[in-house]
Amino acid sequence: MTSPVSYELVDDIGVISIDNPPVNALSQAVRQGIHDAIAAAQQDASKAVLIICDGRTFIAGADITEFGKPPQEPYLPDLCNTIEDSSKLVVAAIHGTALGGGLEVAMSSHYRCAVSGAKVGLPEVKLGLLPGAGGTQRLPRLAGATAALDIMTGGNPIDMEKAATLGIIDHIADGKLREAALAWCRELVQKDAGRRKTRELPVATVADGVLAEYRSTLAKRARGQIAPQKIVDCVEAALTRPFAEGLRIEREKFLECMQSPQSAALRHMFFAEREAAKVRGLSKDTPQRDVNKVGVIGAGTMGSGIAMNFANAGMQVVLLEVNDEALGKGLSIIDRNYQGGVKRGKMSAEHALACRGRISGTTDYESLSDADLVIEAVFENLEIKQEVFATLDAICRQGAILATNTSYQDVDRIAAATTRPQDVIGLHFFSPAHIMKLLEVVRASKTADDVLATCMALAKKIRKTPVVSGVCYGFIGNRMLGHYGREAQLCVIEGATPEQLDGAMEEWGMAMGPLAVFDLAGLDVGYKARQGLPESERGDPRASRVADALVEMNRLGQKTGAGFYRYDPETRRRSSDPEVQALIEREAAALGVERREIDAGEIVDRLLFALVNEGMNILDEGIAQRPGDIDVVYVYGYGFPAWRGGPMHYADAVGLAHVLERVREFEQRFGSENWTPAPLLEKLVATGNTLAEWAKSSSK
Ligand code: T1G
Repeated sequence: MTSPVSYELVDDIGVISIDNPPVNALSQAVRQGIHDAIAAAQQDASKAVLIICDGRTFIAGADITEFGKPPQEPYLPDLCNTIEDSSKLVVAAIHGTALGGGLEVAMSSHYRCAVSGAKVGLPEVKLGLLPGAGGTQRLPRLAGATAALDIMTGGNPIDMEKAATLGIIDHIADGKLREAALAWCRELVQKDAGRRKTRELPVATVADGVLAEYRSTLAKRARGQIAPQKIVDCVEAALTRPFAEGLRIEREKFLECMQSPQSAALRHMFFAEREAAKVRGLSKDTPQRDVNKVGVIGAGTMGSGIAMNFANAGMQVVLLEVNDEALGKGLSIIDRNYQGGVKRGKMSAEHALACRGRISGTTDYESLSDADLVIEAVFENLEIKQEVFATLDAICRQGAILATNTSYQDVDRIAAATTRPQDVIGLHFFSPAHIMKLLEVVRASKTADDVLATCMALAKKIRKTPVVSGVCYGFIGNRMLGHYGREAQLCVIEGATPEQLDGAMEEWGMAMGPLAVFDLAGLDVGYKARQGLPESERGDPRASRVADALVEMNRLGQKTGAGFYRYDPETRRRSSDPEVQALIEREAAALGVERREIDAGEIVDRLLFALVNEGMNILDEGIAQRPGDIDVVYVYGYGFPAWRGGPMHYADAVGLAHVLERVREFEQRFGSENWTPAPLLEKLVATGNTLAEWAKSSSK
């Protein structure tokens, strides 16, 4: 097999070229190739060595697919030291995104040049890791400890302007990178620049207390996560120990991270997100329909946010409402959202203006006649949605994609309101729609393959993370949420206070406790959804008693300043409300429930295993393609901590036998209505398989 690394002399410069698509990851073959090329350069007539990559980017990191397998030499930290110890001056030439081990290779080179649009970063922390090839020791020497801490604990790439200012990049190359880099190499040789070993650079000291301050900030910002704190330990070593000692400490802490369940979870999420974008049985060559003009029906919070997503991606958007007043409200929501984005530094004022300029308003359905895609985001009522789709059927051009943003309704029944069910699909956005990454793409029974392929590609274009769902009540996320919410509210009826309930889940790692989430979404949302269902389908009536009582008291949550909690009008900070506790106790008494102490362990297991059990049924029914898809839904749509890997990965991590044992215990204690063990869960435990193994076998 030919090596992905080639080496050639170009006049007096030895050029190491790496060609390992798609991102030039540092596989064993790449590491071996670089190693051998550096060795060759020590003996030949080269005056300097250039490391450069083919394809779309410089090395984007270690090869994550090798993690968890026995490590193979040459190990990356050793390779970086070999580069740095080269007797020939070594230059790294960067384009695209030099990330992780890629930037570490570049930092162990003596100089670095890059094209102006490139980016560099150390995103290991997003995989529950830390830079393990000298990055924690070399970056502080190039950029200073504070900047290094920001880059490594944040994990986000920085642009060339900042990288050059910090001293990470020495030269911005104009024109074609290869030619410019070769010329710059010759310049360095001619002026006898010398081999500047990063390890020999001093690390500027930091004021007392900076590291301690950083640690306490991370304890809040990255609550429960181990890699960020270990990064601070490594930077402390860079500041206080000799380089070799710092490398040893980095290695020790890198291995601790690599072996942690948190890193396994985050690596799972990395691949699960990419896997979710692939639809089983849908060929990569499925033709896609052109989408340039998008219509959005309904200028409420959701419709306005949805409109922004497409405008931000460069498409023309027509936002339709029933009258000028409602339309005006929607457009002002959009204006406020853009102003907020600019204020928070998410986008420039110019960019916001350009995007806003792509959105026009109308009250006339005829304006949608030439739209390529129309997304309905009207009131969550099946009949109203069916009327809208019948109108679209009469007005929209042939081939237009007709999508519904419904959270629950039957997309097949909406499609049946048209003469073109093959053009109908669900695009379920999550509030706030212009911010939340998750997009549930609901494939109805007659949805055409090219409509599905077009929407999956559009999701990426509007920077959403798509997950395909089949048609069922609540699709993947909200169907599982119903069970999670039921257990949350039953725990409150049975004895937990709202603070104990939410506190237990937030301590476990949820971004927000369930009751705080319900207050944020609005208690009336669930209330109306339940009213829209026949009695028999509303689930355990005890579970919604408190929430329904709060709605009837017009305590809808944050939007009315009070729900399960009271909210400060300025800061929106939540506080307990004795009135709610009294209401809970009244409802419990009315139900004849004798309240009791409920410990955090029971709360966590009841809520999470309710999610897992229903997730198993969703997989068994083929509503979700794979367990990882469900994990993506919960991490990107419901604030599930990525470092726990999503509910299904978490079930494998704690062990399916344990999950089943607890589900059976809950069935005994609380009844089969809410706790019938999912057949798939029982089957996997009986056969001793994990969900991951089941997913692999069922994807064949
Ligand atoms: N290893 C293996 N495969 C990778 C990969 C990697 N590092 N990065 C991407 N891929 C695959 C990905 O799975 C997908 O495969 C394809 O490339 C395109 O990726 C020692 C230990 C570079 C910004 O964390 O952030 O170095 O689905 O869809 O949107 O200190 O990929 O096509 O089969 O994401 O254009 C550190 C991770 C590793 C960078 C490009 N590096 N990658 O984004 O394409 S740890 C990272 C990314 C490390 C050292 C430590 C992005 C990207 P498939 P994609 P993209």
